[in-house]
Amino acid sequence: MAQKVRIIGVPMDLGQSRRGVDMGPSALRGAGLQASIKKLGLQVEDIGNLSVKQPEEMPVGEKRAKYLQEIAETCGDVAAAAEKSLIEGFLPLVLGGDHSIAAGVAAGVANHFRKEKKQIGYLWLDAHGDMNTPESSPSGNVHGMPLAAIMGYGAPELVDLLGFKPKAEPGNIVIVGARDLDAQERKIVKKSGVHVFTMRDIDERGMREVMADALKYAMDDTAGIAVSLDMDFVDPADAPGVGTPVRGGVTYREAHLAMESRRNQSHPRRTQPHRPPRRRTRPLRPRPENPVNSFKSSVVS
Ligand SMILES: [Mn+2]
Repeated sequence: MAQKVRIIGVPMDLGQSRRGVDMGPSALRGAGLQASIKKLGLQVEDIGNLSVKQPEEMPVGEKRAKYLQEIAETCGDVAAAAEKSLIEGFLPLVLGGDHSIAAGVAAGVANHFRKEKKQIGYLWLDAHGDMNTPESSPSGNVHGMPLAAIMGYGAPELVDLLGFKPKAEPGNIVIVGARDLDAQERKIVKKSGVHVFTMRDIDERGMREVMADALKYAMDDTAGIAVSLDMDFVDPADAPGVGTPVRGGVTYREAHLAMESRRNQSHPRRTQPHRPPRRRTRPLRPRPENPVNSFKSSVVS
């Protein structure tokens, strides 16, 4: 993993109807984010917040995907900032804001590795699937759509960010902590082939085992993974300040364990450009680890 972290704030709340998540970047900074990262022995720099439009300044637009144009524009800026960070050797740590920004993170990170003909996995820690499309969404709030966009479903403004799709293959995408999917969304999730670990899986098997499986899927034949942690992954008893709280979430400690599992798992080395999986005729030899090829990108929303 990169030893240098770049903090990028994205104070956007256009993706949902409840106001306030735009205060996320300040709240996280105010809680001592920089000092905590330094304590891990990593270098850190903060480039401040990206400029985001305010809902008062413009019409809602299409009811099925509110503020879509402005959100897609911001996601383009997020993608550029995330990709630039990776090029310059930094781990981009993007602070939201509502979860629609993850479409931008995915675009930037995937584009960086795409230039080396490599793919990425995506770890989605969330109470929700965020796999609605404008057609399936009951609310028209875009924060419920980014993961669908990453896989190539939904509004072209998000799906086609940086001119390619999908940003990751469903087999390398894992949702952990799900407990609140919409009826239509459930069908999309099933059809897509993403891996889902619900709260029941975590209750029954424990976070350690669930994360071991989740990382296996996300890292299978990928150059690295992006991690998206929606704060509503955590139970509202521990994290009440979120836009869409859902009871029955993970504890404060389980959330830490999930992220610690990621940090302790180094990525297997890839020396060849990505090819479709083949049937193996010989037993696999263990591959040496190369920390340079192992990265993590995070978004907190
Ligand atoms: Mn969520």
